[in-house]
Amino acid sequence: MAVQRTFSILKPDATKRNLTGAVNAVIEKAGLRIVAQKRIQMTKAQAETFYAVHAARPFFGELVAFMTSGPVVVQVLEGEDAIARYRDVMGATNPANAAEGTIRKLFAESVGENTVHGSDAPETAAVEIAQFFSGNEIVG
Ligand code: YYY
Ligand code: MG
Repeated sequence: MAVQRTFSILKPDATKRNLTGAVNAVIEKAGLRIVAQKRIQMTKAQAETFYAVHAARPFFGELVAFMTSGPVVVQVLEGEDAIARYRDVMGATNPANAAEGTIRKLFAESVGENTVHGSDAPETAAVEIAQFFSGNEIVG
C-alpha cells in the first residue's frame, strides 16, 4: 500500500469537551501524521456541501446543526494506507458498535455526536481535503 492522505474532522463534541489533544494522541500513536490542521467554525453552507451525500437522510438536518454547533478541527492525515487505517482507528459510526481502543469507543457518546470524521475512499478524500485546505497549507 502506498502513502495516502485522508481528511479528518474533530467534531464539535470533541472541541466542547477539550479532547482535541487526546484524539490527536490516538491518531499519532496509530502512525498517522497530522500534515495540516486548523480550528474553524463551519458555516451551514459548508456543512451542507460537505455532507451533501446524506442530504436525503432523515438525520441530515440534525447533522448540519451539530456540525455548526461549535468549533471543529479540520485535518489532513498522512501515512501508509491512511484512509482505511484512519477508518479503523475511528471505529464504527455508532460508538455502541465500535471496537475497544478506537476513538469512537473511547470518546463518542452517540451516533450523532461521534467525535470524528474520516474520508471513506481516495476520491472523497481528495474532494474533502480541497474543500478546506489549499495546497500550501499542507506540509508533509
Ligand atoms: O462515515 P461515518 O461518519 O462513519 O458515517 P456516515 O454513514 O458517513 O454518516 C455521516 C454522519 O452522519 C455520522 O458520522 C453521524 C451521522 N449519522 C447519524 O446521525 N445517524 C445515523 N443513523 C447515521 C449517521
Ligand atoms: Mg462517511
